[in-house]
Amino acid sequence: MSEVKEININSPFLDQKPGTSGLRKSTLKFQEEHYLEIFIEAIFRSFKDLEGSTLVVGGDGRYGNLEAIKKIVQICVAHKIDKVIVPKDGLLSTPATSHLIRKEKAIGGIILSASHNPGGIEGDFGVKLNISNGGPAPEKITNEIFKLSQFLTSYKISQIELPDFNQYGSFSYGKTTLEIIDGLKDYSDLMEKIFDFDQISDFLKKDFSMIFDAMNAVTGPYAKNIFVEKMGLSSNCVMNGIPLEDFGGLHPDPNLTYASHLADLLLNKKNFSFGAACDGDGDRNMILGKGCFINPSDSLAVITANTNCVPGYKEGISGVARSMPTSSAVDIVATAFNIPCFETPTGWKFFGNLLDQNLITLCGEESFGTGSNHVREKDGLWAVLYWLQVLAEKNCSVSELINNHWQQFGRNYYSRHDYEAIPSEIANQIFLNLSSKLPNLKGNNFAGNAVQHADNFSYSDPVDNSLSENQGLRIILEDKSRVILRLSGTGTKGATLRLYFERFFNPKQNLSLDPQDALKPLIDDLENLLNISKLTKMETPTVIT
Ligand code: VG1
Ligand code: CO
Repeated sequence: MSEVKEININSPFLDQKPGTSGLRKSTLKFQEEHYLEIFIEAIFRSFKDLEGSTLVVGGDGRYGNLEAIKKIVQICVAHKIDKVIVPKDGLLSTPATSHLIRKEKAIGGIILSASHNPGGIEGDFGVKLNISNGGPAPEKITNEIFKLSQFLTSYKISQIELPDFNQYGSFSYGKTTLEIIDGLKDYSDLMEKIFDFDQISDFLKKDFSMIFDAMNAVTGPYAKNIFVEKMGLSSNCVMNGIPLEDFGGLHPDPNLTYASHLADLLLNKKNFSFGAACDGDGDRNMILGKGCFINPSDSLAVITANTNCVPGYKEGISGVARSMPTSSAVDIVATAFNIPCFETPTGWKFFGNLLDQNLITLCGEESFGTGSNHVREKDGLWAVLYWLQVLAEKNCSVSELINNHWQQFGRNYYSRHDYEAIPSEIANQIFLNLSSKLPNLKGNNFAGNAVQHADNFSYSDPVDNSLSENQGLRIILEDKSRVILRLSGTGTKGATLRLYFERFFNPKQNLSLDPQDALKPLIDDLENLLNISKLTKMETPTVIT
């Protein structure tokens, strides 16, 4: 019944290099014969003790999800994995996967998702690998997998008949047990341990209307489970709550451009007191208040400043970390609270060691990602619950909370400009152009300030001493303003150029400017230096955050 076949292919796939978070390609690419199977084989060969171990496999429900899960289970059987845990309907958010890996002491997990990239036959597909601590595989492992894939011309598979994944159950195939489980329960139980659901639901039922947008992706069922079933709110509080293969045509990236329908409800129509959205696989979050958008860097700072409001963190926190392009708003809070603050490269995998060693409790990225040591991934719904808990405890509005924060700590005006899917040659040209200018920038005038430091960021992990180079070009000015330039490692079409701008205003300065105005001198001078609009032939960025 579980006869193992060795399938040979003519030549290896040479393009299976994982990016910032997993391997992402067009759906069509992943539909090519043997493409997914070979990458899974490369992953399995990178594990030392696969036989006899437990693996978690799930995805965000995008086109091809269940079909890919079936193939992976067949490959697991061929590799004599002891237990494969798959959620019902194959739906498991990234943070829920991280939790399940930890709870089941699994060797790791495979998440079928291209996260915030669009789905469907014309969209993207992806494979994320998480290791036994529940976090994304570090560079050492992803580099090893890429190396293996360069020569891989065969994989093992057991072409067994599998059940539909629409019912719970346990099934045996040779040495392997397949368990189909409830993908929601463990996660919402964990949230219930961290947060006081009664306090949040009382607050939301009083006079504080909320709308959560799941963007037709994986968080719909989780949000309904938590807000409707557990807290007893009306089901209207979750919009776009049914996971669809193509996300209903939405681009499930929770920002002001791709979630403009939600932004409109909060910022223009002012219909709700609180609004939030998550991305395709549920690890990102966007927080909105009535007439007010919370920049993710500020969100991390507010979360850090208010641990005393949240039951799960009342004992205090050991430290915080942020990715390099994330604004320094959290650093100011960390200094005030006398806790360490680490600066890592972009990508959640760099937080893993710090969390495992309890050097940090909270961490976040400017790209709508915040999280804590409860799992080893950023966690969208966790952030939403965190904000609601703080608001409930303080009994205030989102804008009151953020304004009070700025009054106390000052405001780090911040913005990211993305030029998406531009020709790779142009992106590389802009990048190399700035790289070559960096050594001569020090001391020069930039945006009315002197350049204090200009470099290509590199990071030495304080736990395992691994070195990660070429993590983004930075210009740091004497007043601590920063301009950063990076190329995205998650896009699939051409290249995406990301520019990040930050400028600090103390509480005595004007704290209510439009960030684009406050940052204009930096934005203009970078344009003068690099001619980005001329080279990209774009007058404005694709996305401004
Ligand atoms: C982007 C973000 C980064 C995030 C990564 C994965 O990477 O900038 O902060 O960790 O996406 O997020 P890049 O290389 O495109 O800038 V997710 O939600 O797509 O797993
Ligand atoms: Co994501």
